[in-house]
Amino acid sequence: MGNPVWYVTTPIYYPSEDLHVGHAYTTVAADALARFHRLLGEPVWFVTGTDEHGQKIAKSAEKAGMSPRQLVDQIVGRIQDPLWARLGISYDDFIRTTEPRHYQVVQSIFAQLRDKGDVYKGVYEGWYCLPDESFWTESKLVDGKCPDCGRPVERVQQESYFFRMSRYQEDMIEYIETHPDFIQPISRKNEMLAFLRAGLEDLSISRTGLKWGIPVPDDPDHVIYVWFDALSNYLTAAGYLSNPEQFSRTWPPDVQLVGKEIVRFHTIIWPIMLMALGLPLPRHVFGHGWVLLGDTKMSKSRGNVVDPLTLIEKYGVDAVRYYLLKEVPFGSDGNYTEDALILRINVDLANDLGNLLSRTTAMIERFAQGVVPELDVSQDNGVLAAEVARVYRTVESAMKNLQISDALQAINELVRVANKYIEDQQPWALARQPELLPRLNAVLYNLAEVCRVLSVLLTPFLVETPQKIRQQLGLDMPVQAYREAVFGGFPKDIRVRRGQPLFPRIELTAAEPEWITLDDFQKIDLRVGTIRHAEVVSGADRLLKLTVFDGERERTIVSGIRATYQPEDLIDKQVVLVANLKPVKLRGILSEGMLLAGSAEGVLSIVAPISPLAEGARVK
Ligand code: ME8
Repeated sequence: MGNPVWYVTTPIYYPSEDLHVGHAYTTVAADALARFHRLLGEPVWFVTGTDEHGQKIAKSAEKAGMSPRQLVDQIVGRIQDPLWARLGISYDDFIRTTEPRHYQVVQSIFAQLRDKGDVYKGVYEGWYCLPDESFWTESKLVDGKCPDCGRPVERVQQESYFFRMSRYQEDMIEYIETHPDFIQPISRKNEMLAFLRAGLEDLSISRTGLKWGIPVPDDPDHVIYVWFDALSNYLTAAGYLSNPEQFSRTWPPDVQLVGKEIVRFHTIIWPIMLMALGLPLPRHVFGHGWVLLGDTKMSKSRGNVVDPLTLIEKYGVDAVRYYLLKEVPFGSDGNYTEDALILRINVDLANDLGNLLSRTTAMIERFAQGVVPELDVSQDNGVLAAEVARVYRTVESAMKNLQISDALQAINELVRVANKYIEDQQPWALARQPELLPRLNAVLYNLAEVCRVLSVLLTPFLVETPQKIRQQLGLDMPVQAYREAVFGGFPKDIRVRRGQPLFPRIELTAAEPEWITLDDFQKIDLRVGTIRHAEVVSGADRLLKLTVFDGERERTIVSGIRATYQPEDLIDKQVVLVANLKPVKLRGILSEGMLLAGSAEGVLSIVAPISPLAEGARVK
């Protein structure tokens, strides 16, 4: 028997229409997790696929004037390629519920449960939500509508097979209570417990009068309910019945990602099916939030969808992946806007990451003849090595805890710290002093090394960028293992190869705010001071020469406020000054700073604390 396999799944999507950004979101998240675990050296089984039976598909096909088979073949073809191919989805298996291997599994499960008395025949009377393909009793409806999606339901009355879920109610409650991280995030767990405690009814799992589905064994007038069929896909794709060796290594799933609207199917119906079959339950079911457009869920039936392929064409695959993984905190809802996507490209990818790489390679060319210097620990202040070690651990634990956006956040922090390191170390200044060459070399090594580490850390998330970074660094080997992100591994005698910017800035047609980060803002040293003396500057009718005490010393500030203030108005007044503004000579006077003043509609006013503060107080 080989190693246990890390098994991750997405929902299998309805191929009734082309998929949208919401589906891409789940699939990219699962892909990032799969890539991360592969990087850890674990055997991974990552499965996605399509849920092709049921009334919803049958109706879509009818509308399109096709047979259901024609419709699903056409759409599934486009999902596999171009959609998942372009998005870089590294699935190991793509399961279609219309495949013979799945047909066999579903029929076998049905027969096993019928044989043991967990499936029986009765009459179903109740309500059906077509878009969700879900059955409801009268009491569960909300205002006569589907309690999950709020859409109208239709009355159904027919002979049906039932799954004796009620028998497992207590076992299921106990399982959830004794496995606190089975359902994540925790809010969804509490919701499911409440649902279970309200009482579990047996579930209708067959329908008559519908041809597009898997027939009940020995009773072909009935087709098996599409959710019963669909949930079983996770067994089929793990090799259940068809490949016992694979199945024993793969089962149970480690992580099942689903949208929050189908958590109930995955944490009540599905585990009860497994209990009834005597199989282990998934380790974690994670119900993530929705990608919203405006204030509503992006969805086919609401018609407010965005095509991921269009976005990839415009902005590139990595920008789209990055945005999806970073912008919607994993577990909560998040709004999609194209402006926000552009902002992430311009700020995080072009400005922060792209600039770090291009400054690093440019400086290595300029100051080290293009060859990355060797690590010299004696010259190093250890700042970047420490930050790399911290981010290494943060990313690893965030990914293991399914906090994908937190992992990317930590990587961003590393990029920012590295950019700040450039500002602090000022390699261009070191380069002017030959005796500081060892320091300069250490700085350049550190920067190249951080870029190399970033190429490793980004590997689970982005599919093209890590390799582009490595090319520019002169590293030919693709990333193989997460532990390569340990600081200090840059190989010797490597010549950098400067290349195109990683992410060209996207110019917005509409006005875009020039965002600065908190770090940028904190570069401005704002302090409270008191004006001790003021006088006019001869020959300049707008300027006053001020003497301002900043808590440490008096400094001279020349300020263009004479049109509003007379010198005598200002004595002993408190002001806010920019204390680290580069001094300039104005009218022959050295001005060491600037006062803050606002103006609007021709009126000017000095900005001051509304109650007195000690001089030198930092303003932030
Ligand atoms: O429910 N935001 O298929 P489906 C985030 N076939 N995720 C979204 C989303 C959005 N706006 N829209 C869709 C089905 N998704 C069943 C599943 S599984 C055994 C059967 C994602 O085509 C999310 O993962 O309606 C959601 O659960 C799934 O697509 C629903 O896809």
